Amino acid sequence: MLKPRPTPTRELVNLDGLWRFGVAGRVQDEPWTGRLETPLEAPVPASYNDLFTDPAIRDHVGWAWYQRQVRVPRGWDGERVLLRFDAATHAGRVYVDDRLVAEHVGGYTPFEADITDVVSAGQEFRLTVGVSNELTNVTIPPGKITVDQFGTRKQTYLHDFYNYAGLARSVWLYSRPATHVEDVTIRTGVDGSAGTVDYAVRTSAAADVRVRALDETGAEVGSGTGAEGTLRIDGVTLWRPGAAYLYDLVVEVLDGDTVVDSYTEPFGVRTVEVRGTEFLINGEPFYFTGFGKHEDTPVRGKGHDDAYLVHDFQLMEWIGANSFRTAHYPYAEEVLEFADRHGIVVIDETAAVGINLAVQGGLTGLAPEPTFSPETFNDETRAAHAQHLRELIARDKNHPSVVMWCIANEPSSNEEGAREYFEPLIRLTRELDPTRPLTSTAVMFARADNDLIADLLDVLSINRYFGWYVATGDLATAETYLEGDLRAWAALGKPVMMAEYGADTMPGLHSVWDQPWSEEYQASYLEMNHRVFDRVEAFVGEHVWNFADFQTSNGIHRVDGNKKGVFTRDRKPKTAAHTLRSRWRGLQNRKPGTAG
Ligand code: BDP
Repeated sequence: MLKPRPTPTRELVNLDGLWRFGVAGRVQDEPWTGRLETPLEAPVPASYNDLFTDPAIRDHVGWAWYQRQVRVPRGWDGERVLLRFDAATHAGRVYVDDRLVAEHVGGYTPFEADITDVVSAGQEFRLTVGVSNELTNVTIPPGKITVDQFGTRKQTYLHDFYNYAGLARSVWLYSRPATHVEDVTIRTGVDGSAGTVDYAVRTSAAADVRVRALDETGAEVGSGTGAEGTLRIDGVTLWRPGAAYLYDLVVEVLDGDTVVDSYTEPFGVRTVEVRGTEFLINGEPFYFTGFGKHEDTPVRGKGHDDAYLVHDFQLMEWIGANSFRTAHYPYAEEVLEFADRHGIVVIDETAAVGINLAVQGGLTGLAPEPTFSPETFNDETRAAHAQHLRELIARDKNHPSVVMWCIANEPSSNEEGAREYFEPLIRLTRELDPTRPLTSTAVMFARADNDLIADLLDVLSINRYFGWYVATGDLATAETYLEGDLRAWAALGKPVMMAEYGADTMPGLHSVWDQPWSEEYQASYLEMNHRVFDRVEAFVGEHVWNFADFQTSNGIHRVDGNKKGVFTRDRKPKTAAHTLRSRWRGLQNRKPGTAG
């Protein structure tokens, strides 16, 4: 799905700001039929959970309502008029005055409503949006709703981060011509010193198409006609990690000589490939340094914030991170665009976190109930997962920063039924995008000798907490466990990366001993991991869990959130930040010990 942009034929109105807000039960039934009866206002974009002091709002399970008036610009007569929601977490319903115009399931991908037939240029309408935070066995991510003895609905889920909900990303009103560009797919290659740009344009109706590629100065470097074709950019400047370069593809829909629609999609020319045990970008081995992140800040929850965006990328540059994983859901498009412009490499993850009931069994790894079964995660769950993959790839396929799809985080990939669940999803992902490698992160119970999906993946991403959840405080034992585990994965003959390793750390707690939670322990724990990584041949990268401390649901081993951040939640460095900085700034995208 194309991001709405202002172009010579399209106009865009941003609908962010304060909206009337209330949760179901506190506002009238059918709130879309009139003015929302509430004293509250909520900012868009922001999760609503941490804004108010009322616990009934924070703990609410079900629909929450947002409402505002919107005026259609008077010049839009004759244009199609659309609403675009960058995300409504986890399900959305949109009403224009009394009328339902869109429904969407999935909290981290965008959706639109064509409202041309129900609004008029120059006139106002009442826009009401319902957002549900409910997670079940057939949503991605999954969860479970129960009713307690007091009749209160309770939401539980299989991930530790807090289930923030609401309109956490921007809302737009935009105009588009009747005959328009529906979609653009760009795939790039390298041929000597030239770049090849395969493009495919989908239009809303049969029409002539013209494309032009422009470089960063605006000079035309290639052009073509027809809905599909290949452009050649001689003397191309490649998009490289740490040295981004973006071209624009200007796509025009023609009626004779008249341009009826124009849309510009930025792109970078680069290749990605897995060869043997190497991960290659532009044919050169790439070693990932960086983090699993979260979209998480105080007060805003998962609300997108450009100030944190800029600051987080500054800190990543400061520390020598060349990449990050969008754990555990697709991030705001602004984040990927920023990564595109600044040469940061992204592993783009779905929201499929917690397809795993074995974790409930604690460290025994025994599932109290099977993960894959008609009663638990079933064909309907997989269909939701498939739909989520379609929407993710439709949204993110043209970002040069995205070098790999991560189809799930810590699924129960060693459990019966895992292969049947994942094989069709992996096939679908490869059909949707044959250009990018695939991975999925392996939970601690999934080992090289019992994992059932590793052979279907291109890169083996491993999450391990030896020295934290296992062999706590005993780094010598942890080191032997980790080395044995990783060497077994490496023997499978594919690139291996550490997608998560980390230790909870209380800023300000210090110790001369290996004391868990101290700043020194986090640093020693990371150094122990690094010693092992440097001994494993097939290793292609290290992503520390987590970039920053983040909010979690209530739990006895979380004190005001997960404290595995290398930075605090307000982005102050812990001691380990300096440890990582001295290691990563020397690596320059290369595996330690390799020449270059
Ligand atoms: C891993 C999960 C991650 C958690 C982390 C932890 O992938 O989401 O936050 O453990 O326990 O299993 O800190």
